[in-house]
Amino acid sequence: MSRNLELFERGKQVIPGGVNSPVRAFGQVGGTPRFVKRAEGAYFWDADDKRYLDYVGSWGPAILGHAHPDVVRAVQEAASGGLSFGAPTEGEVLIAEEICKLLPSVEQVRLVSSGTEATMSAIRLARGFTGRDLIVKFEGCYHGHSDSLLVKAGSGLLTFGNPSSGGVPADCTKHTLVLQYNDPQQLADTFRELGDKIACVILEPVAGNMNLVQPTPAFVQALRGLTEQYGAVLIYDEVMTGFRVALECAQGLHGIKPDLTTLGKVVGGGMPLAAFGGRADIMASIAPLGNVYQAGTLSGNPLSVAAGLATLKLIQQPGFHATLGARTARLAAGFAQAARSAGVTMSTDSVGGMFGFYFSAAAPKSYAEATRCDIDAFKRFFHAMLDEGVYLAPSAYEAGFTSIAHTDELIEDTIAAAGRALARI
Ligand code: HOZ
Repeated sequence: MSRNLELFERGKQVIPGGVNSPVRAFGQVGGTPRFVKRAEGAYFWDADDKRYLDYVGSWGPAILGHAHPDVVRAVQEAASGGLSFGAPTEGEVLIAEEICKLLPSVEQVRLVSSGTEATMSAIRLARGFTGRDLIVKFEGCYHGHSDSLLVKAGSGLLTFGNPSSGGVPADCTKHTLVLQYNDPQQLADTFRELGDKIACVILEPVAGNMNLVQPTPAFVQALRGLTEQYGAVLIYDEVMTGFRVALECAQGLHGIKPDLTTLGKVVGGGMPLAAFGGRADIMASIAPLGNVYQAGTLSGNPLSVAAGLATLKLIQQPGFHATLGARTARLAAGFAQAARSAGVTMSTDSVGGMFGFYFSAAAPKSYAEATRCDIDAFKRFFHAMLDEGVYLAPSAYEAGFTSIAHTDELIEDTIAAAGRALARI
């Protein structure tokens, strides 16, 4: 019996579904999840010692590839000085300074441990600051698993066909308005009707939880214009895009200065670290300065901060994002070309170190379009690529992630593998 299967069966006895996060269970694609034994650079090895070229990269953090020696060393050094103190450290000041330096919209920042905490806290802060209750999110955008945000979210909720989650009282979501991504008219109509009651608008500035979906310039301009006009807080949820689509993040690419930004994944270099920050006048509402409560024993954990600082240093090397973006664009173009050659309907897209491929004629612009792709073709392709030793996200509704360890040669190998896989699905 495969060791992956054995671990999955044993895991299912003691962990719900055998996994600690739903998408990992291969629910949409079927088959046995790969249990990772170790990882290095662009590769991981599973429990059966089979090597895979990894395009999940821990769902975003592994922008340098796995186990980068500088990051590992930084964590080891930090660990030898103690694991957690529940008191401030110099590293927290350093990483906050670094984030504020890299993102002009962020004047102050608070560190937390997960993206869910960051978005949940940013929403509470926006409500506390404005004194309003309503929040606006977009269909297919996933902002972590706090109650008020689990409405028509993407990621695992899409995978399992659940538009929402059990265990969330209707009272918790009655203040959440769900609008269409890339529909500036609907946004304008909503603000005209309810603008003075809206605390904030939160969006994935490049959606990565309903596959990859890019916003139109008209949509992001409308978002900034309307939130400003009605005094609502604009939250760019850059947990996935932050420092990955560009050093200046998606907001830099869009030329937008949001009021609040949430970060995670890359900022923690693979360790549990996330952050929310933005305008100093808004951040002043957070305890201990203001009356909006937020706290955490492991917030600003020294090991996580060390990994984050080492990662932020390395991604500022000249040409880092240009190289990452060019390789990722080449991968997307190569997949599209391979599909044309195989006579398979597929479109692709990429931004920086994120990519999407869609078994549909054009890249989607909304949740409705994203969910119209050919899921059966995706499943066949996913398994054919696994056989080729390429690990893609086990769901058609997740973006793909590259790292700087994915060399030009590895990208070409992947395109060749895709060509073979597409020819036989
Ligand atoms: N929420 C992640 C997908 N967008 C999955 C996280 C995980 O399974 O690690």
